[in-house]
Amino acid sequence: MSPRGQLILIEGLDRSGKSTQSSILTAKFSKSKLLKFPDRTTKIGSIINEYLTDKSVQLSDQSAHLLFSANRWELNNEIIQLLNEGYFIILDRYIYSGIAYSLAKYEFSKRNANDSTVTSTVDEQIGDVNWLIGPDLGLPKPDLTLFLTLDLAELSNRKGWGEERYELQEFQTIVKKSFLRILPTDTDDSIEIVDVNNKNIEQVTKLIWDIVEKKGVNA
Ligand code: DGP
Ligand code: NA
Ligand code: NA
Repeated sequence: MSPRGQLILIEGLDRSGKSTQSSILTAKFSKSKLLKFPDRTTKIGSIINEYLTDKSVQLSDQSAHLLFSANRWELNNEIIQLLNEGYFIILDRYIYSGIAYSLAKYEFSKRNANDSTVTSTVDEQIGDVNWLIGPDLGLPKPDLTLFLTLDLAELSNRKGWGEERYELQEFQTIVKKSFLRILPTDTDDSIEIVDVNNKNIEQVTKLIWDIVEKKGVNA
């Protein structure tokens, strides 16, 4: 029987380069698989895709949150099986995106609620980290998590910005704060923050690989 594989998660802000880096990292291992969340190819993923690309689609924040989590559960058995077969699985987003984006929506709607020209409701569950974590409890924990972060000024200059729901600079600023709030970087050695400011693709690839080697994840 092959030894258990490893689960490596790349998290990051929209357009932080995490998809590029996830692909590059996947190619470094001979027995590996890249899984991207949300996985828009599944049943639940197709609803999520509609929600993200069509701003007229109405979903409560709670139901959107639960759909993103359900989408991770759709792939749970596949992940466990691949790990048991000795695969390195690279995840492009996972549970921390789930919490950080919902939490950011709460902060964002709270701001708008103070602005009397905008009507929006504030759903308390979406601001409650314990509620947000709940549906993801039991999913496999990554052996290593890398969070790619950068200054928001640089982010908004990047290509393809602003096409989907959530891609507003003000919102992304709150998303970044939410990630930094929920990632247990001080107490959990398996979580690392990678600052990609003013770095090109090759430089970021090297930063990531150095961490992977240091953690012994590539053993
Ligand atoms: P991506 O395909 O990686 O660009 O992600 C699409 C958008 O959905 C992006 O703005 C981040 C957001 N997102 C990803 N995962 C989750 C999640 O689990 N929950 C919520 N609320 N948003 C998510
Ligand atoms: Na995006
Ligand atoms: Na850490």
